[in-house]
Amino acid sequence: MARVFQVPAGSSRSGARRAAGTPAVPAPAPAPASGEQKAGIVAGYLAPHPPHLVYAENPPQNEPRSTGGWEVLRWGYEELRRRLRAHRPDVLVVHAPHWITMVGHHVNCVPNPRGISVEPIFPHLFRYHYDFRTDVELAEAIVEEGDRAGLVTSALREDGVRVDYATIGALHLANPEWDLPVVSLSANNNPYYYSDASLAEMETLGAATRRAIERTGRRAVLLGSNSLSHLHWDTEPELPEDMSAERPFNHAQYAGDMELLQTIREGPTSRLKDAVPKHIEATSSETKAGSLTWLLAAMGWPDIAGDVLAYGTVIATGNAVVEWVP
Ligand code: 2X7
Ligand code: FE2
Repeated sequence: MARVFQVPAGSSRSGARRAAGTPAVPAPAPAPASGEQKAGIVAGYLAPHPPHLVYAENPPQNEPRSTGGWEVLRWGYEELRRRLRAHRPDVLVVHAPHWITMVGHHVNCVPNPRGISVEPIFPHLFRYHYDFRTDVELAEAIVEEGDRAGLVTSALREDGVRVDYATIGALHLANPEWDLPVVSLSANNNPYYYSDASLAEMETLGAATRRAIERTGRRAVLLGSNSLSHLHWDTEPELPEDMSAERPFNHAQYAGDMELLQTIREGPTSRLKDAVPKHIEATSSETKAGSLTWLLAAMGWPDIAGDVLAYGTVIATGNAVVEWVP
């Protein structure tokens, strides 16, 4: 087993595995135009972002090369992509836990973010060249609605600020063509500082997001990018995609994930108001960062069940791909 946190520079696990060629530059995104189709939130997805899933797909934008791995989760994402297309969205709105902001909730308002996104713990798996379009009008509307609701919000306007790997990972897995405009929201870090911090602000941010989508007349698909149980190994196999080493961290972590997924599958979503904090307590779930609560609050906690498209572990963390169509 190799140490996850120490990859020797220039080893076969870093620079030497770099992909040849330059990344594909996406075509300019089409201007939002819904025609006679109904505006609003047309679907929401729990869309986890472990860098391994992108690594395993070998897209041209990612430098490292793999021989595959984590297939069941990736098949779930294939189904997500089919369904997402069928919803014909104008825009993807993503909340992801690794754009961490210490003060308030930030919204990326840079029209054309581009650069290289690197996973700091797994740089041998994820060095991804991105170039995408932001729906600036919607992004600004979310900032305004958040402000109006009493949240501390901020519009990121500096070109060149590196986009985190969770935002890029979820967006790539949901739409590898990058042909839809994006709005990206940060995760405020309070829940990781204060043990009694609640997810109540995510309710407010979700409702503000919904109002902004309705006000601007967009058909939006939301991506809440969280893993579930979050204990993980601190070592990885010599070949990262060696699936004989991939399993849940322990039975309690797996059982906690299954309990949450059972509640999701039965519905209605309002049961998750209690189930999510309980799951966080039991499994150190990454939903603590608020992306799942934001997603469900934005959809108004609809009276429906979620459709679990896949579940699998990544370096022992639990990950599920789930669809809700309000
Ligand atoms: O960010 C992550 C994650 N959520 C799960 C597993 C491995 C790496 O990164
Ligand atoms: Fe993560």
